[in-house]
Amino acid sequence: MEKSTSRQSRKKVVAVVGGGLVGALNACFFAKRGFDVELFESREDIRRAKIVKGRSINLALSHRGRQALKHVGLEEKIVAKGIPMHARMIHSLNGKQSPIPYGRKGQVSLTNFCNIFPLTAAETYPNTKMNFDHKLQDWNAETGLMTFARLDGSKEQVKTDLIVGCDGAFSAVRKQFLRRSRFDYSQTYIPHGYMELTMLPINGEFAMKPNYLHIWPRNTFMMIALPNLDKTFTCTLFMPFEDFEKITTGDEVIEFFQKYFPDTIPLIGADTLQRDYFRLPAQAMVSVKCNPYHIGDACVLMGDAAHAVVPFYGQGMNAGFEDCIVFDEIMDQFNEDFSAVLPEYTRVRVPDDHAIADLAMYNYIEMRAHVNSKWFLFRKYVDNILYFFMPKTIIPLYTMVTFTRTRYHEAVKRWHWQNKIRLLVLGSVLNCLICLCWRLLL
Ligand code: EGU
Repeated sequence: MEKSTSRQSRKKVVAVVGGGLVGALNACFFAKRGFDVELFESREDIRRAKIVKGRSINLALSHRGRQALKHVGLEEKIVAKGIPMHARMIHSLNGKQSPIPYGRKGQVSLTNFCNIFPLTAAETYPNTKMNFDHKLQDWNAETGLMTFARLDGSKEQVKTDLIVGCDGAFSAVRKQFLRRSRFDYSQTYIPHGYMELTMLPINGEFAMKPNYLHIWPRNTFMMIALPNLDKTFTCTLFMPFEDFEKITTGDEVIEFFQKYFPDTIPLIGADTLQRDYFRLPAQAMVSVKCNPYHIGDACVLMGDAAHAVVPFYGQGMNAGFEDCIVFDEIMDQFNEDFSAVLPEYTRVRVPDDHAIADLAMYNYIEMRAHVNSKWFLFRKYVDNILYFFMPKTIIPLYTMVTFTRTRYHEAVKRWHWQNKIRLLVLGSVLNCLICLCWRLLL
């Protein structure tokens, strides 16, 4: 890691608010540039925490996220803690399993690595200071003065040259944006909730094939399972809240799984299933969009604080990590002049983040509307076949999103264009067939 030699030249001080995935990675990016970085996190240091609140969150790291990690020398370390997923495994109601390869490089990988690595990496820079147990209470957009509350009730006031808000979907930094004129903001909760269930190893081995994203598409319900390094799977059940609420007893849990996910009961175990189901209530999912992402030259939002997305494209963390690269590239372009960098960041990034938020929501609506296992298999086969024969012309949307750094909004544009081409191709094939039949008849 590079040493900073900039203290003498009085490099600017950057406050990163939020010590989650994006906050910690951003601290690395700014530290690498030689800024004095102060990271503020409201919770205690999760690496020292005895009880880690929250859940084992399932994460899929793909190309965009990996590129960002590579920038600060973290890619290898983190990928080593993950499990490559080369394909999806579709589980039909009758227990049949059908793999569908991801095609390209097959490199989607990684689940469940918390933010331990980016945090530890940020700490190894001599020019970063970590401040845990610092909850942002308020800040002033005119003066840039921030007030933090500590667990012991004390207050601390801090002023820096730049505030980077990476404090999640319910961002405290964003509150000051909301009070300003000409700030667009929307948030949408979807009717589905999610619940995580653990599938333990069987005889010391993975209960299912490990290198897959396991999917049980059941129209309005869906379950997915991602492998963890400790040979467990984290299964995530997505279902409308009202259906979660209908299940109130252990017997009803088993009945429900018997009906929709019968192959998983022996794998999870009926007892574990009944216990895990009632351990935590179903969690909500929210989609957040806003514009602009900055205030003057003083503050910028990144990650979930700027664009929380629903998890149905597996891109939340990847989009947040890509924010860091995009900002870094613009810092190069504009010589670290915040008054030019911040507006440019908003200009460049808003259309892309809005595009991935829309895509994730679109996939949620599509999957919930009519995706059973047959439909899912059919759609992905068509995508892969067209891609096989015309790899330069028709690239599946998920390939552009997951395996390239094509700007999200350009991927969407190209997808619309491809859909037109596909219709044209299909149309002319049909047309030819009709003409042929006509001639043969006459
Ligand atoms: C959802 C929740 C399959 C982790 C989207 C695919 C996801 C992940 C898909 C979660 C699906 C859905 C894609 C990847 C990935 C597929 C993807 C979804 C990881 C369109 C709470 N999604 N996910 N799409 O194509 O591009 O395989 O943790 F079931 S990885 Cl919902 Cl590629």
